[in-house]
Amino acid sequence: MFTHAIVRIPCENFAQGLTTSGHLGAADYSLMLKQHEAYCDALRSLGLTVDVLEAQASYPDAHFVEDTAVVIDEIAVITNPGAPSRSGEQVSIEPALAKYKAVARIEAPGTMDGGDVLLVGKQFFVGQSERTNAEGFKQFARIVAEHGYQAVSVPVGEGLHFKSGVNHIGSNRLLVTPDFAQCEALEGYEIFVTPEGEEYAANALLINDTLITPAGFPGVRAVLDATGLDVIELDMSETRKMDGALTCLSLRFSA
Ligand code: CIR
Repeated sequence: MFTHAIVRIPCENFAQGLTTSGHLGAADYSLMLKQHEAYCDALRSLGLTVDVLEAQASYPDAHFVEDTAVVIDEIAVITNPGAPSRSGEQVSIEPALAKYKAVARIEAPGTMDGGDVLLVGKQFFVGQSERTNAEGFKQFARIVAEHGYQAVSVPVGEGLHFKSGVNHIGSNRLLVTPDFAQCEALEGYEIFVTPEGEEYAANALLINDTLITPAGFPGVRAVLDATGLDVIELDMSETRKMDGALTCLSLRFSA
C-alpha cells in the first residue's frame, strides 16, 4: 500500500532534457506545469502524501525522479543514473528519502535508472538498457536479496527503459508492448499487449487499487477497465515529448 510520493517541479528549461521524440513538437512549460500539478493532484486524490521538491535548473530531466531511486518497504536504493547529463540527480534525492528509509547506493561503474526497475510482489524485473548496466544490476540484486527480494535481468532492446514497455496492472497481470509479448522472463503472468499505435500507454501507473493511464489511448483504456480497478486518465502530452511517462514523475512508497 503506497502512502507517500516524492515528485519534483519541472524546471523552466525542462525542454532541454534528453529526448528522441522531437517529432512530437516542442514541449511547452506552462502546460507542463499544469499537467504536473494534475498528476500531483491525482496522487493526492488517492490518499498519498506528496512531497514536492524544488525545480533543479542544472538538471533539465530531474523531475523524472523515478530514475534516481528504487524504494521498497525496507530500504531506498539510490541509483546512479546512466545518462551523463543526469549523473548527479540522485544526490538531492537521497536526503528526501532518508527522512523515511534507510539508504543504499548503486556505485560506479554500476549504472541504473529506476525506470528500468519493475517490482511485482517480491520479484524485481530489471531492464538492461543503455541506462542500466550489468554491474548496476549485480549491485542492486545483492542489496534487495538481503531483504528477501529476487531480481532478474531482462534485455530492453529498442525502448528507453524497461517500464516504457512493461508494467504491472494488478494481480497477475502485466501490460506490455508487442516487443515484450514473447518475453521469457515474464512467463507465468497474464500478458496484455498494447494495440498498435498505443505503445506509449504501456506505461500505466498502479497506485493501490487504481490505475492511472495517459489520455488518448482507447484500446489500452478498455484493457484497464476490464481489470475492474478504478482508472484515472491524465493528459501527458508534454511529458511524452521528453520521452517521459506516468511512472517517471514520482517515487511511490509506504512510510
Ligand atoms: C531521459 O531521457 O532520461 C528523460 N528525458 C526521460 C526519462 C523518463 N523516465 C522514465 O521513463 N523513468
